[in-house]
Amino acid sequence: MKKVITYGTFDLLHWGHINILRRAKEMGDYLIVAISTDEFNRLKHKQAYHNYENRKLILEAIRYVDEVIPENNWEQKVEDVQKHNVDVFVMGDDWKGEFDFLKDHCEVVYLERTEGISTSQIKNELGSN
Ligand code: C2G
Repeated sequence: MKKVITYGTFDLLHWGHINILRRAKEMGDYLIVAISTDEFNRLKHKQAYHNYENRKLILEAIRYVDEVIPENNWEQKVEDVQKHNVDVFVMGDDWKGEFDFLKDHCEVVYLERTEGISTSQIKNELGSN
């Protein structure tokens, strides 16, 4: 079984997120999504609208997602890849190059980010109404 992993906050889930989850799943048979905890989001200077539990609930309902685990820090990726026997690490290309250190442990793929949508854009546009 070819296992894929990806990481993110996935707040206010939108079609850009779905696009990367679908393509990540297409790269294997089993997709693990590591969702940033609320504490880690604070480290990322991100304030998610939905808390971790609800973001996890939403992600677990997506057909492409097989397992959701917490992302607690920047340092856990090598351990996650080893512990879960991951074959492919996938991120949007806004992160291109940032995780190349994982190439010693698995395939690293940066997929094209979906243009025209983002959680901050949604927040800004709703906030201005
Ligand atoms: N994404 C995308 N297209 C968009 C928006 C997001 O492809 N229009 C992708 C991002 O590139 C990322 C994933 O969706 O791969 C999740 O995006 P975020 O929730 O914004 O995650 P981020 O804050 O980038 O956290 O350790 C890695 C971090 O946790 C990544």
